[in-house]
Amino acid sequence: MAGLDERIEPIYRDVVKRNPGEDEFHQAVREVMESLGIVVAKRPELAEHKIIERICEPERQIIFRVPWQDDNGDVHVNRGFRVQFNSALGPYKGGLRFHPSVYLGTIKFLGFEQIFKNALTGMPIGGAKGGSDFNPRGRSDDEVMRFCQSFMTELARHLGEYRDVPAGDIGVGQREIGYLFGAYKRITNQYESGVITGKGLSWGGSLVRKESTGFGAVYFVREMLKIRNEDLEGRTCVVSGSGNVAIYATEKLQQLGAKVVACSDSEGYVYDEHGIDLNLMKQIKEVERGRISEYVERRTNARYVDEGVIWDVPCEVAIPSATQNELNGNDARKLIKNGCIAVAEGANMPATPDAVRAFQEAGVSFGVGKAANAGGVATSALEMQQNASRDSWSFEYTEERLEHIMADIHRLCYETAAEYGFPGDYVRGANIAGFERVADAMLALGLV
Ligand code: NDP
Ligand code: 2IT
Repeated sequence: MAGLDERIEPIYRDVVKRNPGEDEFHQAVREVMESLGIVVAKRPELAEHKIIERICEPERQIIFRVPWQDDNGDVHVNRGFRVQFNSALGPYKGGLRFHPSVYLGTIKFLGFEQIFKNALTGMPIGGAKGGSDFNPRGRSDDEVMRFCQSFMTELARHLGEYRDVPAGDIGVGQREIGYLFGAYKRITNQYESGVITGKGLSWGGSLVRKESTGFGAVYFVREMLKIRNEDLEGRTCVVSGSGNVAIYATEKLQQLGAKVVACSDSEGYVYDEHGIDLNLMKQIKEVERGRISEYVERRTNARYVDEGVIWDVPCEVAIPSATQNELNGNDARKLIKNGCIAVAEGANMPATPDAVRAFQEAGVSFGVGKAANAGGVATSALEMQQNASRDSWSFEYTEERLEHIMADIHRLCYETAAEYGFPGDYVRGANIAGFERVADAMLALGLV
């Protein structure tokens, strides 16, 4: 098998065998394992204590029934998940995804990524992920509330400020976090603010949390460009998706003088040569919960490409911010041909392994998701700090903290890659640096 150290290959094979049919989980595990050969060669104690085998096995996996009634009184049954992957560095932490495609393999891949991402932030948080195959699209507020209440009825017993702290992800924004927190509060009869993050500002939320993943990804790009003696001013950019991450990546790119010419949703993309009108994008997606195709009804100069591939649009900087495996090898080669110099993964694992290889071989600066999109969970940890001290910080102070955290993550990945002999390889840098933090804590905590 190409790319895997001979000590690691049997571990990977075992993961595939023990977790059949979970392709995204295998993909995420393999990507990390491909970086670790050089680490296990240097540190025999990792093999002796079976650290890699232990990291690949979640500490706990919870799967539960979520029954709920729609507005017509019809009964639905969904499946809920929480995979509590690793708590060596702190309480389990990671988002909840509500999307019809969700199955155990989705949650395991996301939970696995979260372990290393959270480690890279330097904050005291372990790794977890959860969610459901519930589809919020087209559901009324009441239906979403009833679903969230049923979901939390089971999940609550597994959560706690010192145990497991969820947040949002695809299909889970502030509305859902509100219903989930409300249900938790009623079940436990406690106002335990630190049990969930992404809350509204008047009920324990943090300024900048909403913006943090997108802003953080752009800060990461800025750091990668600095290394090349370049900046964002005047750059043409493409940001896929039009959800939370995409909107605030677009906002920060515009603030830093770049021009975002295209965004998308799962049905197609919009191209606006004058630059995406952010207020209109927010109105359609955040307020009306509509489709991105509606953009061209109100901006007739823009073009909507139904079922189009957004990576056909030429750009210098690309920030894939929709979902996993949305950018394949052909897309990467097209971006490279069109002059793309930097890519940062706003989403989790949006670039396929073939695409990552193409970018790296072409000398494109490639910011892997566990580093580039870590600003979201890092700001969640800042929200937990504010909750613990019953304080709330200003926008400016919180954003400054986020900027420093992203610069630190960039430096850590860059320096780790150089130290291990792979200069400029942010994939290896992130995997090795994140892994070593978790591995060192696991060694210290003994066989638990
Ligand atoms: P949202 O639900 O706010 O937005 C998701 C966007 O991606 C929508 O435009 C959606 O289009 C599109 N999308 C979702 N699923 C698919 C799919 N299967 N195919 C094509 N497009 C799809 O989610 P977020 O913005 O929060 O999350 C986006 C990505 O960022 C995810 O990978 C998430 O894991 C990651 N992330 C999120 C963080 C956060 O803090 N929210 C933190 C770090 C990473 P449509 O409406 O048509 O479904
Ligand atoms: O993928 C992610 O990092 C998130 N969805 C955010 C997790 C969090 O706990 O804030």
